[in-house]
Amino acid sequence: MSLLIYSPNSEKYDAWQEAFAAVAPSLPLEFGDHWTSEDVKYALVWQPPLGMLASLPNLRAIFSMGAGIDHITRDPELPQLPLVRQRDAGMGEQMAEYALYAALHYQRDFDRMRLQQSQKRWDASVSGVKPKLKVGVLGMGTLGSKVALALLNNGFGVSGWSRSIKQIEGVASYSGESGLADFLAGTELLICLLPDTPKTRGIVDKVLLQQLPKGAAVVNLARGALVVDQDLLAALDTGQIRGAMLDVFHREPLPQEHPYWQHPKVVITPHIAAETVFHASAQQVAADIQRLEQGLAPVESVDLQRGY
Ligand code: NDP
Ligand code: OXD
Repeated sequence: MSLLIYSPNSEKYDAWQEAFAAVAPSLPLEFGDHWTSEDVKYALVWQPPLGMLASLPNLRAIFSMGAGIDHITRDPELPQLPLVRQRDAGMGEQMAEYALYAALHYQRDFDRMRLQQSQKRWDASVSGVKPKLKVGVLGMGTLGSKVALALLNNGFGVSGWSRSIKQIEGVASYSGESGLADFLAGTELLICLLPDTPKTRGIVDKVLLQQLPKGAAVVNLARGALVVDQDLLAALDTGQIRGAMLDVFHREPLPQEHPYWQHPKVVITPHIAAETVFHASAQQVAADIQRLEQGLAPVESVDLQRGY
């Protein structure tokens, strides 16, 4: 029995080896392209090649190296096995840091300062003490709820939108399609933390952007597929949207010719909002493998019908 670890970023294999050696020293590991091996019973993967998982005859469960699973479910030959994703695994704190950075960026008008700097313009009049921005977190799951709490603890007004209503003190909760319009009407900074599913793909389109107050900002930390790029670009150009901070894109790396690169109101980061912390992840995966070996289900599996 072995755990196959596969990622296109093979330079991270040493760190995975160290993490599993610390938490499950007797768990045999295989790395990279050993997918013909009959021994492989579990696979921990990031962007596995199409058909790779189906070619493992004794595979019993699939673990995503990330919180998202879209990089696995895109495979039309995906075997019907328990699929387990990372639950936080050190990412909540990083997401909260990114979101706080973004909130402060717009709160303190640093977007306007960037524009002024590009024009060599000294104008302190845009600054000044203002009421704290009202932040809306689209997707209040493991990561979204951590982001919401971090922003709340830093004095921002926070609301969240999810499929089910959340009970978080101080955070207004909205759910479902009926709750979306009210949620958007009160959101000056929209932070996207929804998974990529058939229901969420393209959700940030011109209709949604138009429902935000004029001059709201958009931060996408989840998946590029949530956003209709042309609609966001058009809303930036009309001023409906004041600025966007984007960590994820339809195609990554973002193609050289993409208008986001040069857009004065767009800040880009290269899909680094939150990285899986090796040790925390290895602990979760090893514990689930132990459960599976005892004939139990993993602590939590992805609901493939729901898509997340
Ligand atoms: P979770 O599954 O824990 O949370 C998803 C949230 O989205 C839940 O609140 C869920 O509602 C809500 N949701 C899903 N579908 C809908 C819908 N149709 N309508 C309304 N709400 C919906 O995911 P995580 O918080 O762990 O991660 C979120 C995403 O962040 C990942 O899928 C991944 O794509 C992205 N990510 C990006 C990273 C980066 O570096 N940029 C790093 C890590 C993750 P409910 O609570 O009611 O189920
Ligand atoms: C993830 C990611 O899904 O890093 O964890 O994007």
